[in-house]
Amino acid sequence: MLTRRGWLGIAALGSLGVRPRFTEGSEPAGSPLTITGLTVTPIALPDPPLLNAGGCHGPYFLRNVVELKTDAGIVGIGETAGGEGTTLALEKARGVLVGQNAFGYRRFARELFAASPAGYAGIELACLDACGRATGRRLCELLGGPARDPVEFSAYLFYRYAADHPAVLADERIKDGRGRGAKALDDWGEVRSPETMAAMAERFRKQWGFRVFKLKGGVLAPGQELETLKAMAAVLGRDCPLRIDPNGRWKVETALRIGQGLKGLPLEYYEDPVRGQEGMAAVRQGTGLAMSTNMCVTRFADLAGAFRLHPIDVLLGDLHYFGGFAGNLALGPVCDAAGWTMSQHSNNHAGVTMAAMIHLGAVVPQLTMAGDTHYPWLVEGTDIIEGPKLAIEGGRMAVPKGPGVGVTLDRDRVARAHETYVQCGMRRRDDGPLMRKLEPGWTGGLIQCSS
Ligand code: GKR
Ligand code: MG
Repeated sequence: MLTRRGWLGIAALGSLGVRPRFTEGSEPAGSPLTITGLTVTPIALPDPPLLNAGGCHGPYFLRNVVELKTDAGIVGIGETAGGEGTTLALEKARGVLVGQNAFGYRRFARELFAASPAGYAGIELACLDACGRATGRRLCELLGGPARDPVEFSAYLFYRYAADHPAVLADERIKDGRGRGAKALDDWGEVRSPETMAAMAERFRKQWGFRVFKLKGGVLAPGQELETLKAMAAVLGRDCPLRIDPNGRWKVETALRIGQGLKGLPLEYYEDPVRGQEGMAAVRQGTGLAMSTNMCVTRFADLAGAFRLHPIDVLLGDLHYFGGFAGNLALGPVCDAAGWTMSQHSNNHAGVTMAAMIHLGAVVPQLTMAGDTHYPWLVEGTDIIEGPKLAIEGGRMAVPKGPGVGVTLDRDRVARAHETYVQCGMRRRDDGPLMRKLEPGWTGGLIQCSS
């Protein structure tokens, strides 16, 4: 029978005319996938002025690109959360990684996860990518999938300002040629009313075929956000499930009141209207609505409280939070046991993460609900992968066909995005400063019930 090592030898080295050096039963010293180096590239990509409970996005979002070199000449790629903290954790990981076998990533998983969950996620992804490239298998196949292909995603709708709003363009951190009109990052315009949001939802459906729609709340008055969902339902019809996520910006009494209004709508779930497991449990009990979170259960350590308090029905998985693919696969049976289903959380990301999120949706059997993705907001021409952006058709994305994660880095675009990172001076996410310029007096506190 062909062993993994034998297979690796044939697949990765046969064509290179190199003889693999394996000794049966021993550690594969000098094996074809020994990690020989790690490159970490912090990048900044243009981000339109999307609004949330924490303020306004922009002018850039940060990511870290990981490249893991191996002695077979194969380079595994990964993308993970941005920010200086993660960059530093990744740099520190180099000492742990060099000399290890990429196939044996569980060996250093605990140590790297403890140092930085997002750092670990980037390394694990790069290891799996290298393993896939070495064996000619897609990442999801290495992990027993695909359980489904294509994978469904939801339309992730944000209230927002126009990309060429004067206060947005006046931001001194901007280091690219964006401007007014045709030079604006995008043409969605200002969306800060129920009618304009319903129109944007319809445009998302026309352009990408989405079936499920998530409204990022915690921005306007709660009553206006309820009116927005009603306007969306009127335009989209009852076959399009809706979600609303105020990111814990409401009080329990507000969430209970709005929850009553949500009952007549095709609501799929009520995501984090309030902070904390106790508050979420009170809203769940008081409304009888299905609740979801990416805020009150974000680590395995949060599970004990959740089992006791019953705050949710749906848990949003995330490669960056729960320990990469391995952690999210482990989360699946936990959700089964708790009676929860899984969806997927998203923050701003580029194409390597998009591909990884598709693979995750394809391998976790419990991840039956359409995942979130910020990918439609990624400005055309800025993705860091070669070729066009990955396609969304009928609200679904096909698992990339190539080995490993299935996408390749466009090195010119990565270099440009790194240059932007150096010049813009942004080193961590902070949505407050731009919001205070757009809405002087904005504090970001809890929103009071307006009626
Ligand atoms: O991108 O503004 C945003 C979102 O609010 C994001 O930061 C959240 O983490 O998407 C997220 C969520 O579902 O809470
Ligand atoms: Mg959320």
